[in-house]
Amino acid sequence: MTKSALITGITGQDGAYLAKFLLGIKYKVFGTYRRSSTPNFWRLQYLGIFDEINLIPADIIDSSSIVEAINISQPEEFYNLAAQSFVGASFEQPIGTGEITGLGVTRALEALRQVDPEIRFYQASTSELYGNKAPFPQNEQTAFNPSSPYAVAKLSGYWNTRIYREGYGMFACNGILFNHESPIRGLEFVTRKISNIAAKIALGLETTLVLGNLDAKRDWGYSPDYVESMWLMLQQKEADDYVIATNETHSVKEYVEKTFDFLGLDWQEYLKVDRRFLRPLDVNLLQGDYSKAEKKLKWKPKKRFHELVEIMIKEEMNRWERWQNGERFPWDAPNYPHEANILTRVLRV
Ligand code: NAP
Ligand code: G4F
Repeated sequence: MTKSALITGITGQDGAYLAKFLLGIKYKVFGTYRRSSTPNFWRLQYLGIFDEINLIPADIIDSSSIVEAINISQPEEFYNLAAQSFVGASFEQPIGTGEITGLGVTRALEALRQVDPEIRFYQASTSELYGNKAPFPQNEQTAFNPSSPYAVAKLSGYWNTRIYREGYGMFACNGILFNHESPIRGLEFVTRKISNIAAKIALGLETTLVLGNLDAKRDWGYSPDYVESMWLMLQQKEADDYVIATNETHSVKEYVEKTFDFLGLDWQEYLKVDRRFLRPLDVNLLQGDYSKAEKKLKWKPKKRFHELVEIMIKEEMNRWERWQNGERFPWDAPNYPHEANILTRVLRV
């Protein structure tokens, strides 16, 4: 029998890849989108699945719209990916981030509890929960020490997911996913920012890459690998929480070096550091131990760091070369404001 899934955040990176994966295994896919002045479906178009998705207008800050989305779709599985997901922006909009990324989870869980508590629930938890100065590699037992308003909001979502599981017997799982990237990652995230600007530098469209903290280390994986783990979690006998990662860690500087190496360029000639990209507090080192997921879900990452860097830069070169030849696509880069023109906070000397 055909299964149905409802995905909040289907217009984002993971939502689009998850939708593609579920369509590939013959699910009927419903996805919520927010009303905005300009439609934001470029990722679904880019992956060639836009026409196969059943779209429902809903906002995670509006409970009634979530209830309606559940009633319309009547899914077996509910994937809650909606979030203000940019850590940097959570320092600029801590209250909005709490509403969407934190309370949004409570709204989703409460809507499910009231409408149909049998629907299986996936919560997009994060390695940001571990925060700064955590022992590593981090696993499901490592203590949390959130270091941003984003992480605090996600921690509330993590605990409510457990509370609804333990208190109401709902099938609710936290996927504690470490950073995962792809060519459809948002441009503000460091990997895509590096690959996008590096490609433009290689083609003479840009001269400088301006970054913040180069020493931060992340465990970077590939988004299409990671969305499969979300589905696997909801196919188990018991609901549980799982770390999803590669167990490799690399600094932002290494990411830059690898990207420029691929292009045959010396990164030191193009890189500048600007404190406008430093966060009030940053997470210094993330490295995830995914052995529980490997044992119980039979999941492991397929793409490693060097392959990820290559996928990202190759696709960005391909896009900008085609753009130089006059082709236009539904991808976001040409429409994004130059970061130098974005004012975020007062920087005192
Ligand atoms: P993303 O590209 O930023 O996508 C976020 C999605 O949430 C977008 O579809 C966005 O819609 C939607 N959204 C934002 N505010 C909303 C609201 N008020 N109501 C309904 N939808 C709303 O993020 P991602 O990288 O795909 O990540 C997916 C989820 O996993 C997020 O919850 C993120 O925090 C979490 N996560 C990500 C990573 C990672 O490395 N990527 C790691 C751990 C956890 P618009 O398109 O309208 O903005
Ligand atoms: O790419 P980032 O913005 O990702 P961050 O903060 O690790 O968060 C991402 O991963 C989390 C999982 O751990 C998710 F929960 C979250 O939703 C998001 O997907 O920054 C990575 C590192 C940071 O240490 C940042 O300070 O790169 C450093 N960095 C240095 N220069 C920069 C820049 N980050 C950005 N975005 N832009 C810079 O210019």
